[in-house]
Amino acid sequence: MEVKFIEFDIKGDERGKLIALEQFKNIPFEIKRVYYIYNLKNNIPRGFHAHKNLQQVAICIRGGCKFLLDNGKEKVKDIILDSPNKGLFIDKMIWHEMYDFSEDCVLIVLASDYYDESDYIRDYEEFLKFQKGEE
Ligand code: T46
Repeated sequence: MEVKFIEFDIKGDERGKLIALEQFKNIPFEIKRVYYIYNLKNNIPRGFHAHKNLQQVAICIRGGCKFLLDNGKEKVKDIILDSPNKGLFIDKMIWHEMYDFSEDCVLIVLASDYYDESDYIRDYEEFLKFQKGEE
């Protein structure tokens, strides 16, 4: 399974650094929602779901964490996200887990749609059935 990172241009000068995120430019979809996750515990993983239709880009704008991505056939573990100029593309129907958060981790996520709990598949067996087109 290909893990797709997006590298963002850094506009830097003597005052500091700036990164711009723009839909259909460096983000491959219309951005309808942005959320962020912080105040995390190193030993408490999150995620454990896939989305039926949602596409997302996750960026650790501070600190770092690891991701597991799973397309139902192949799992890629320990994907490190630890830089404000590196985005991880999470396509629809990819089971994902986040873990090993640094104490200062701030994970920002850009999403292609509004929040909709019915788009989540939170049961792994159900995810596998969906992938096989059985549901
Ligand atoms: C994802 C990973 C990367 C909302 O009310 N609105 C929102 O936009 C979101 C994202 C969540 N929520 C509620 C739903 C739950 O009651 O916030 C609570 C925590 O959400 P969840 O347990 O799904 O959080 P994570 O960190 O496991 O997953 C989140 C996103 O929900 C998910 O879409 O792909 O981050």
